[in-house]
Amino acid sequence: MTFDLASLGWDASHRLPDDARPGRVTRVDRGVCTVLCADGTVRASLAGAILSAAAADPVRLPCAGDWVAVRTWPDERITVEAVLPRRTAIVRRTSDKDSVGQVLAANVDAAAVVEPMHPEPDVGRIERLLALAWESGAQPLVVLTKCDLAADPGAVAAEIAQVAPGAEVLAVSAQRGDGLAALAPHVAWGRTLALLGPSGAGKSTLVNALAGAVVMGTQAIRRADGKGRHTTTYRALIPIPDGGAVLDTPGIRAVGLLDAEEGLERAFADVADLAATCRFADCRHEEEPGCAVRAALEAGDLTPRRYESWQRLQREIAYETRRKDVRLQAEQRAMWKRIHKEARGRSRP
Ligand SMILES: Nc1nc2c(ncn2[C@@H]2O[C@H](COP(=O)(O)OP(=O)(O)O)[C@@H](O)[C@H]2O)c(=O)[nH]1
Ligand SMILES: [Mg+2]
Ligand SMILES: [Zn+2]
Repeated sequence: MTFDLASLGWDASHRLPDDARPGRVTRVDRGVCTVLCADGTVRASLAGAILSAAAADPVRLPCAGDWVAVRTWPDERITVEAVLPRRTAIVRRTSDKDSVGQVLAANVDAAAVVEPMHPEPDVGRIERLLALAWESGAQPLVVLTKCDLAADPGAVAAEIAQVAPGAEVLAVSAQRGDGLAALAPHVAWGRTLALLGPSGAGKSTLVNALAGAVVMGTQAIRRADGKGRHTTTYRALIPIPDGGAVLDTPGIRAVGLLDAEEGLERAFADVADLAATCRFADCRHEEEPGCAVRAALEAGDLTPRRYESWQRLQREIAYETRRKDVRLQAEQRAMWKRIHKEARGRSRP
């Protein structure tokens, strides 16, 4: 079997180590990567250099969508030797204990925030995921699914467009095929579309509709609350027969932001623009005279809900940045301690 990596956006200007060939990671299970290479799919373990880099920073681990250098050894073992530089990366905060990043998807051209229209879209979640999407460097868009279940899909899409400045907002029904044509340009030859959204939003159903085949398991709906159960447990890159790929992610209901100041600015461009016109550069939008944010709130041009959402995300990012700084300082201190200790050991006769 041969595969044209250019259909997935392979950029031939990447430099590879000697004896290595390029491939794209389609999924990762417990440190074993499934990699699509020009001569077919292989399963590869991680080279020591990647493991030690990842020990210092987990963001260095390969993830779905990564372009990697693959090597086959004389004993037929196959390893991922290097993760090639990422053009874009969707990074979330992993756990509440440490402010450490985890890459959800790499090298995607467009990042779709997927949210169901029915029962009703969660606006706060869309805003949060849009900040994550903008921060990634990919083109963000919002895909509102299950539009067949909404009484007035156009009205819902118009309402969501208000909280998604700069992003395309699409209403789709994978079941009826509505709106899928508008998504086609994002999964064209050489392009990768990532789907970000909660479990049950209809991501896997959408992947199957775009692939024209059942490639991802979808969930049966629970009658009682209309919610789906969690089925997809791994992130996976799925090549589309006519070129391009879709990257499905498991339900990311709660996603923490990390180092996403810029993404937040873009996702809340309307509020950020207002804040930039306040009389004082350090305006807290409380009692200060000439506050453009308060004026917009009073005039009804900015909803209190969106303003509070912006403030909450700003506080979260500031808090995580402080925590990360504290952790890095502690690591640095530990490193110097080790170096001094080693130096003392060496200077002894
Ligand atoms: N009515 C309707 N149901 C859908 C649509 N797309 C997905 N579903 C249903 O929503 C549930 C969750 O879909 P799934 O693709 O597994 O969601 P995922 O968790 O985001 O991957 C399943 O029961 C699907 O049949 C749609 O366009 N219309
Ligand atoms: Mg799924
Ligand atoms: Zn102000």
